[in-house]
Amino acid sequence: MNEQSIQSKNAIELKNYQPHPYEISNTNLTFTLEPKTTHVHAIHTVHKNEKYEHNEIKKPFELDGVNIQLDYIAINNKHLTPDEYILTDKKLIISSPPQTTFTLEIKNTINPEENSSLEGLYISNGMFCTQCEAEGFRKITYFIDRPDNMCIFTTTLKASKKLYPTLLSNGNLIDSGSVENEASQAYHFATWHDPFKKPCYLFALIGGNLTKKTDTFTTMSKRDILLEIYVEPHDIDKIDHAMWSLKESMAWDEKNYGLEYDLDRFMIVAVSHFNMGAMENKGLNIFNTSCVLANPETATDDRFERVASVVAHEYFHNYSGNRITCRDWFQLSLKEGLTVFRDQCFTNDISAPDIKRIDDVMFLRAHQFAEDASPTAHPVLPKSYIQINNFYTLTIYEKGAEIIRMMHTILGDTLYRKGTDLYFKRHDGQAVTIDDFVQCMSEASGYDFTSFKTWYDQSGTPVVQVTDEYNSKTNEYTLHFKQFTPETADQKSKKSLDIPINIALLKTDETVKISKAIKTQQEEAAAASHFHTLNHQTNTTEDIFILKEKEATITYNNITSHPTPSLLRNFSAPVNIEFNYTNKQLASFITHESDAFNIYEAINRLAKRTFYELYKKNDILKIQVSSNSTIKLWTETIQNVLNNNTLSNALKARLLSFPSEQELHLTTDIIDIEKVYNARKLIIQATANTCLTKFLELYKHLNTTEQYKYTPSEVSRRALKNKCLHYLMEYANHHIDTKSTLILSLCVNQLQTANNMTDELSAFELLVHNKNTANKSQIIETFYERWKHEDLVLDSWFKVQATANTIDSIDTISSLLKHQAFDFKSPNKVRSVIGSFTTLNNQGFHSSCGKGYTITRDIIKQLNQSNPQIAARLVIPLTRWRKLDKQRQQLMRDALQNILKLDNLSPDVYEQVSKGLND
Ligand code: B3K
Ligand code: ZN
Repeated sequence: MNEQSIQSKNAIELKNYQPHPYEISNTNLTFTLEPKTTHVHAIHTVHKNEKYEHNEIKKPFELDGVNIQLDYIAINNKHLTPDEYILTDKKLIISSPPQTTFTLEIKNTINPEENSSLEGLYISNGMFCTQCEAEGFRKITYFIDRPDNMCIFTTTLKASKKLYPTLLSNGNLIDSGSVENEASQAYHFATWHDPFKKPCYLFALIGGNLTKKTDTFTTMSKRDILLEIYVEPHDIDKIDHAMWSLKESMAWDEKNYGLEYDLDRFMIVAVSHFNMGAMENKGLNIFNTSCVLANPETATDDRFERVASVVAHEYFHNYSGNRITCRDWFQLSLKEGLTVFRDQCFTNDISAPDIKRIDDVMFLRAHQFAEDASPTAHPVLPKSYIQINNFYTLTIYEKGAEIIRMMHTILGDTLYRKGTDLYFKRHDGQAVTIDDFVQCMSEASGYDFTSFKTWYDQSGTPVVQVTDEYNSKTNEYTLHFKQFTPETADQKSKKSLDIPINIALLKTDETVKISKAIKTQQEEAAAASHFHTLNHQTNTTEDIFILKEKEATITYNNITSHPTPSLLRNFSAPVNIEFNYTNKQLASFITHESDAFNIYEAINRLAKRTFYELYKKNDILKIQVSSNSTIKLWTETIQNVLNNNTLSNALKARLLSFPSEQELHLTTDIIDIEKVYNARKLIIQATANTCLTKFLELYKHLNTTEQYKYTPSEVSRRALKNKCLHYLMEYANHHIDTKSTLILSLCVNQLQTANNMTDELSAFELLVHNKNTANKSQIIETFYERWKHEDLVLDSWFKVQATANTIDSIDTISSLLKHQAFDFKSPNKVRSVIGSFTTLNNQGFHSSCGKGYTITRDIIKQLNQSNPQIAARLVIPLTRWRKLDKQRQQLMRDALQNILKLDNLSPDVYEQVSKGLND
């Protein structure tokens, strides 16, 4: 069997979707929680499913179930004998179920302590917790484990009162007390009822010894909602920010979407062993500690922002995901794309102006564009999968959000809101498709999204090539557009897409800054044949040109001098836009454009151009930096940025962020790992040398010592300050003189005196990554001793070391894996060491000896059985071999081949490895 056919084996396909013949509409669950033997007693009400078309035909009743011991089964109180059902390792099949509504009673036993997959019911630090999305409920009891089975759950938990005083499940608490007649220990119970129908992937329970903080939120209809955040006792000082974020999110969703919380209580529980960030279980969100806990001493500003955005994301799912869910897992982006867009807008509103969009695009381009160009490329609405957990991807989430954002851009605020209002009303309580969502947007707005929907079915990052012409006699200015999407690993032929392009014409020959695009000219241009103008009911769409065909032209009249086109403002579509700007034009964006994203973009283009000029040279290390005109232009630009008093601190910090190695890898046809690293370093070092005085001055100016506050202006101040320190330390990395001594001591001083983790970790990282740091091992040890009781700070401690680009990276990784604080069972630890090594330490991971690949391979093999979800994630960097040199290609493929030979290879790992090996 060739790889292609192995890969398609066992694949689940969208085209085969069928409703289940039966429906469980009501379920009563009782859990007796014991680490090794938890008993589950389930009583389900089952009907024939009205949506199933062939209901006249008698079908066996198939339930999903994995790693479960069945103890008892009865239908309508009649015990079934083994000849009345079939048990496989994945299914329980009842051959002849009654044809009218019936009660199915099941008793089964599971072993949470042995469940290392962190899916289903498992134990984290002695606490019972669950993770059911996507298909974890089948590890708890037999059920119709698919999102279109929506059901009312009532859950009773029984457990030792002493060991597990906190017992939580979805919905509202309806009863609790002591359990009578329970044999050996003092047991208590709690009964929870969730009045909203939901799929079982939203089921959750918690049994543990937890501390909580409570608050209330008064909704727009004046209902008081009880808010509770539960953590392990030592973390109680780190939840104020999450509580603040929750209340902000609740108010934001009312204001921006008219959506009010529905239950009487909303709970968040933090657990330390968790495969991803958080989970939106109805009324009982379960979070990775890394996405809840934050206080100034232990969390950086980035962490504070992440907590706010994940709290918002999971809260927003209450409507976009829970009240309205997905019909099947192919529709995953229905809830994830929409919810990411919602959380991005929320975070934008609580951050410094205009910055969130820049950060989101940086992330999208470095990661989602890379995914689209890789063997795991897939559309936002995939057509097939082997293991759905592999599809919680950047494409489903981030590109999915970009699609929603484009709809918002096309429609403007008012019509977009009409569309979402219709969606939340029409489909409340249903499991629906992406088509249903788009239909609501079309119907409510009157805009026809039929051709736009290609965005959901087509993978790959489109390219838009733009050229211009100016006729000074007729005062006509013309823009020509051409679009194409390069073929991807999963799809050869591509169609044209509807691409909204936000355009402004900058009068760069004048000293005015344009704040609004040129409305008058565009309105005239609307008459031109290829210009797709919009229904002007809204006042936000006049700048948008929607490119639909392969090629199109717009002509502007009455343009008195050759303008500079500012294209794709605010990154209005997830595409690569090409225009041959002069260096002077790019530099002029700072003074002439008001769209922060396009200012960033112009500088980013200049950065990439500078990089590429060096990268294409044969011997980068021999370049005469001081006389190189390309580098000179770049350092002058940075000097202008630093001297510009109108740019905000937040924007300056972004303009000073030279594109990452990942982003640069996407811009070259062949990736030469060392050359990319060296060319980038050279430019950063030249910038540090040239602007040293300014960096020092600015650093000192911004290095004030007030008490920590998480406010947009303070976050921006710290970001710019630490960016300056980064450049200063770059100087100290390749000079040994009085200035470098001063810089190193400033950095050590910041490490020792910082009153917050943002400054402390920044200094720590710069010192660990600097080759001239004195007493480096002492610094590492001191940091460890200071923070060894704080699990999340230790994750950062591991990450800083794992990302140090040094020749002994592999030895560092080996010793980190053996460190007493490292724990293979903790996904956070695995991500901190191996995840960051494979994605951020290119020198180490791609080390030419191949050891970076073998160490990764061995970790994947080790996790394959115990936690396949995490193992499969770690495969991804090994699949990105196509643009590397032949030797590395071979070494990476060897590593993948070797994994493929493993006995008991999990479907999760298998799917990623086999895609990675496809030519
Ligand atoms: N819906 C969850 C992710 C579940 C991942 C399952 N492998 C978190 C989120 O997107 O909000
Ligand atoms: Zn989500």
